[in-house]
Amino acid sequence: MVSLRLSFSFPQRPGRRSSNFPNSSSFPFSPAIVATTAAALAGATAGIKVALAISPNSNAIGDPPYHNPWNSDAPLWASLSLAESPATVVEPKTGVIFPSVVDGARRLLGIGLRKKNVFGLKNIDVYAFGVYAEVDDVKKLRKKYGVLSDSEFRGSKEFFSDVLDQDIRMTVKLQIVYGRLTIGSVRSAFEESVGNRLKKFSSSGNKDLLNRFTSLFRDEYKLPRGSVIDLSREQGYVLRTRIDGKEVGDIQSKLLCQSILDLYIGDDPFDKKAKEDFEVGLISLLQN
Ligand code: DAO
Ligand code: DAO
Repeated sequence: MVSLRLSFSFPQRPGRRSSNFPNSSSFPFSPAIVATTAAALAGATAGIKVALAISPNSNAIGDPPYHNPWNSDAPLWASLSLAESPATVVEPKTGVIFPSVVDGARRLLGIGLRKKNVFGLKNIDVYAFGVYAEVDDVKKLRKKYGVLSDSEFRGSKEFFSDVLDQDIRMTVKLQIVYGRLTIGSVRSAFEESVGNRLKKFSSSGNKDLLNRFTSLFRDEYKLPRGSVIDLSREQGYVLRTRIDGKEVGDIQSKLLCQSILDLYIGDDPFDKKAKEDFEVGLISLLQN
């Protein structure tokens, strides 16, 4: 089947760290025009899939979300079939754009938001994230599970714990939306979140591991809105961290990889919908 891709790029404004953020000053089309044009195209090309990357016509994070007309009510997976995936997917609340494939053949399976409650008073949106898995590695699980039905997969705790702790290459892409992050607040937040997960999966050696991870993040790093952090599990259980595409360090630890991934796709994830989409996507990958 032919796949026609329309994608628009958003030239960066000076000082902006990421081109994945909506930027109407350089975006020549209003969403309505894009949607209308796209709808006309879709209508005119029965049998041809139109994969469309749309950004909200907005500069401000937190403006009313613009829903992609192709997949607003469908699970993320519905817009990410193996043969025809859109080039990018928009996180609806923040308008942040995620590529649908990264690091070779890692496919976007779920997107969500990391919120943080401040002093029990309000929730702030800290970053949007996308969870990606390497298609070939996921398919290796077929050897163990064969072809199960959706409900058999969904009922299998073992299957999801395998995804967390097997040598499957994955990437979690974080895009910062909160504009006032300090390195101190980041450190204490991840000492808590990652620290709890290390304790959950192991009774000893956590402190050293957490210190090794924390020491990668030196005080001179700044994380303004638009910064992108990639946390990836590379072959051999290597946790690789990149900030705005630059490598900051590798740590070889199965436990650390598992603990980080657990924040996004474990029992008590930051965003339940992201985890659900991830699971549906994963099962589809195995069944196709
Ligand atoms: O005091 O302004 C504030 C709130 C700070 C919230 C910090 C949350 C940090 C979450 C971890 C981010 C990792 C990149
Ligand atoms: O959201 O609590 C969380 C977990 C975030 C884990 C990763 C944090 C990486 C932080 C990089 C900081 C660089 C200065």
